[in-house]
Amino acid sequence: MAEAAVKAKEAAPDAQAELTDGFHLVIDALKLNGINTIYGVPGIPITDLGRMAQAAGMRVISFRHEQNAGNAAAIAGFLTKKPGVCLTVSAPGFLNGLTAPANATTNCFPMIMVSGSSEREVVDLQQGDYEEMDQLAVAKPLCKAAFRVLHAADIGIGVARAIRAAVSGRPGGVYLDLPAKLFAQVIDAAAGQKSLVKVIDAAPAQMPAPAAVKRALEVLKSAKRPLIILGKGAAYAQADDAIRTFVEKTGMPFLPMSMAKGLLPDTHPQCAGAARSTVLKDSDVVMLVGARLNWLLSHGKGKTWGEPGSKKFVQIDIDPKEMDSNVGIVAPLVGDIGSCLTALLEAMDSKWPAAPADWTGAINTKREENVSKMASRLMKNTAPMDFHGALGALRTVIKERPDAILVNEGANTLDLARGVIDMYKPRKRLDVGTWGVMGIGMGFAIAAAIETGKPVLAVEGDSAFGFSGMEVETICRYGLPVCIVVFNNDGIYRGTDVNAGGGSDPATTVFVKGSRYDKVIEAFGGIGVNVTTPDELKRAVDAAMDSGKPTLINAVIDPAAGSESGRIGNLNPQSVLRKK
Ligand code: ADP
Ligand code: TPW
Ligand code: MG
Repeated sequence: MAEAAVKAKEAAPDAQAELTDGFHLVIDALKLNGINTIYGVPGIPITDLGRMAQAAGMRVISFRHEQNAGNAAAIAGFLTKKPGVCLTVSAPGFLNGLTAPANATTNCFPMIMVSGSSEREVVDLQQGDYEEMDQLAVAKPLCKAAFRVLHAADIGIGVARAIRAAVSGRPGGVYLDLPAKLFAQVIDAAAGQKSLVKVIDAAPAQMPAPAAVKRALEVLKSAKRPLIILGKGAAYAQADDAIRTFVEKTGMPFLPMSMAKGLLPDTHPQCAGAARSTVLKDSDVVMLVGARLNWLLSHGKGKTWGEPGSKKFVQIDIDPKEMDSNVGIVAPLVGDIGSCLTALLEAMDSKWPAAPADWTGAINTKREENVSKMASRLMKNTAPMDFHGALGALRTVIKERPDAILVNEGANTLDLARGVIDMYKPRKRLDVGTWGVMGIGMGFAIAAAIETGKPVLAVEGDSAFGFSGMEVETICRYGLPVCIVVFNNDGIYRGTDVNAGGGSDPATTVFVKGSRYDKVIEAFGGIGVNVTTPDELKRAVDAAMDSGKPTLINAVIDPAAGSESGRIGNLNPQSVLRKK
């Protein structure tokens, strides 16, 4: 394709060879900045942009819904530290996609959503253009930044600004508005080339101040019961060696947040994942590394965190405003994680005191206790399966295939998988993130396969899967090595609810009983398997991972096995009037 395009260009009449247009400048600007993949859905006015990008040698992945394309771009950003790009049509396509940059901003993932838009003159006078909407105004409050380009000569600057805004400082989702007219604008080719900007050092290293480093070390040194919490910012930073060295040199126990699992293996002797409540409650100094004290950490206070005032917090974050957001931070370290940890390591005495043995010993005892409590539940080989039995099988799959990427969403399916499936390598676990959003599954799975070339295992609640399920066609169309396991418990949380009004409509949380999600992928030539025991599940996943063929496994789970809202049922408001 690329060759054909080059030939077509060469064959063009001389007068035309000196011209370029908005379409080509957008493509050239992206390519110049090393962006070679676009995730999107075609239509007016960007159909030709997709075609021409493909002709120019870019990978253009066409989805069935913009939200999934946007989620793909977001996780591509997380995995690569380069902004993932999503391309949509105007108004409805733009709105369908917009959840993704909003979610990316919430999660600190860099992405750029590019949408075609209708003519400014008509939009601003609200005269009813085709798919009319003031998209820039809508995007602004929801994205990290939003820009519009009106002149072809500004495309280079527009793309450069979007890239910098997405990846510098705290990463986020950026919106780039490109009106239809812009694409057809013709300018002199040489001037066009000159107008492009190659972004130099898009996310500059941010060094912490030496005084801040000294302060942090003093607090850490004073700790009797230290704890390091690694968040997805630490996974994003790709400072894997510095993180491992720091953790091992200090000997401090560490707790990985969901998407930070695998930065050090969950089986590492210092991993306190299986003693979570103990370390949160009893620690005296907590060092946050790319993790926010938001709802996922009970805001750093309350029962989870033990006696009020019993902790001191040290925090590494690239965003200075994150400090003191929920509790006071006694030692803020503002900078990128690689620079901060390197500075700490350099300033540390060669003989750093070992973490107190009574503390690490207590954690080990707790951990072993919890691990052995769980062990028998993971080996249950019954039909129908409960969550633990099924997850026991998947835990072995990941242990045997630590390079595979695990995508995970649902409620029980998410919360229990997070605890059961050990991760061994960085950035291998991708999930619902800060918002706990359903619908990331297929978009994340597709981008993970495309960006890394590694096999993907997507472990999906049956409800969660439904949000992006049509993308199994996309997975089959591109022949991606994705194995989807749908934990089919007939509904949201459980499949056993009944209509409280006694009418013939089903309850709000239940789905068709005995449904067969495996048939969905068969419609597109993929492999569908129905399994009822953990042994069958393990065999089916192994076969899928060995073959690399798109596969969907319908895993029949006991409809009574789950609990309301998984592990976060306590967040449901309680009605005093609700009848049992
Ligand atoms: P988790 O949900 O895993 O606890 P969060 O998304 O709450 O993680 O926190 C991630 C934090 O990491 C954000 O506050 C963000 O500013 C920060 N962050 C992202 N990238 C970097 C980086 N390269 N260096 C330092 N901090 C970073
Ligand atoms: C965009 C609310 C949280 S979890 C969930 C919903 C609908 C589905 C849980 O059922 P599932 O898992 O996937 O079958 P399981 O194993 O417990 O049966 N809309 C959005 N995001 C969220 N979080 C919801 C709704 C929700
Ligand atoms: Mg379910």
